[in-house]
Amino acid sequence: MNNEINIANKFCYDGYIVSIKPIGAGHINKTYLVETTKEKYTLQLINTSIFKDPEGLMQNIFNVTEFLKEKIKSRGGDIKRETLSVVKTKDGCLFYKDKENFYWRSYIYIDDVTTYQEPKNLIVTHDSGYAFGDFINMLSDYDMSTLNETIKDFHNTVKRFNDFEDSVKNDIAHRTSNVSNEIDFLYKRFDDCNIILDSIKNGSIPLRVTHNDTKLNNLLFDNTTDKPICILDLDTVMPGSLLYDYGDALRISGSSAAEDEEDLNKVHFIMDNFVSFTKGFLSATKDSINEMELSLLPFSIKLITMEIGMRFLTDYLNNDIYFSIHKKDHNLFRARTQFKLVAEIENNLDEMKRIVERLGRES
Ligand code: GN1
Ligand code: MG
Repeated sequence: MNNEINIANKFCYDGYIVSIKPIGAGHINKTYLVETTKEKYTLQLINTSIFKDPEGLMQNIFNVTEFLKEKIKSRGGDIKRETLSVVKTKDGCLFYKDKENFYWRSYIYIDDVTTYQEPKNLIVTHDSGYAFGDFINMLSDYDMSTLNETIKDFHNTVKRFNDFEDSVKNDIAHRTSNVSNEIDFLYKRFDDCNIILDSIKNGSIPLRVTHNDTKLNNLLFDNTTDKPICILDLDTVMPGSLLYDYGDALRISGSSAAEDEEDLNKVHFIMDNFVSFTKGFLSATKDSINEMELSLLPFSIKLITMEIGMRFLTDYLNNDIYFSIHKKDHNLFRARTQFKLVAEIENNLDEMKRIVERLGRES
């Protein structure tokens, strides 16, 4: 921890550092909790093999959180708990670049909160829907032209498919023979990949400032009220589609099992969660969502679940170079859960469309 203590000392912290320990369940950045005699902070090592422009990324996060603070203040909220607060370095910088060119950042730690890896109950699911919708609302008048694109083509499913095809062709880890069913599964669904992209291109779906990584565990729930208070992981806040945030959130919030559940008999898409989440999401976005977005809500869950599954499978074929893995074949287990969900969503799609039409009329 010596290195981390030296790094932590570069930031403008209140009090003296008492302890530093690793925390967090993200697949990308490494996170620590720093306790001082006066405050708690998170310290994070930014994964620069994924985020190639950490300075642009930190500028995005700083600008967006400052903007959110104004919104939170104007509605009487608590700016220290309802969004992230970037802690600058003693030199006034938004990050610290160490001798080895690693980039570190720090936030004030938000205490007395819980994160859920899986949906706990229908109230939590409904409230998560509201929180992710509300985030899009709060940023609806943020000038998206000022945002740096932190990962190019992040939700470009066609591009993700091309990357997947390359990983199959190259087969560098000699793993394709283990996954011929999964590969076929994706090839059969190639025609889905361009549907949201084309609607953005032809203008029927607007670009909005979106979060782009709306995993349930990126939401902090207040321990006293069990209500979501803050959205974390702002690395991928970029221009995108509301459908990405909605679909990606239901990939987790609609599932009966963890993202990496090995026993596929436990993995199901839960329709009650879908209804609750959608009600919450629409109650936040009803005034801004357009007809085309509304009609594509169910499909977006299928598409984004397939896209993330495809990324897990691609990473498995590329010898696990992107997502952190904690056991053998971890990315393959993750991919399989996603494909199981996709298959169940497909079976429910007509009913899901009818439900969304009804909820759209009611909201
Ligand atoms: C990554 O950072 P984390 O763990 O919340 C990934 C998301 C994936 C997710 C899958 C920058 O999210 O796109 O959906 O894993 N983030 C990035 O669990 O690639
Ligand atoms: Mg992330």
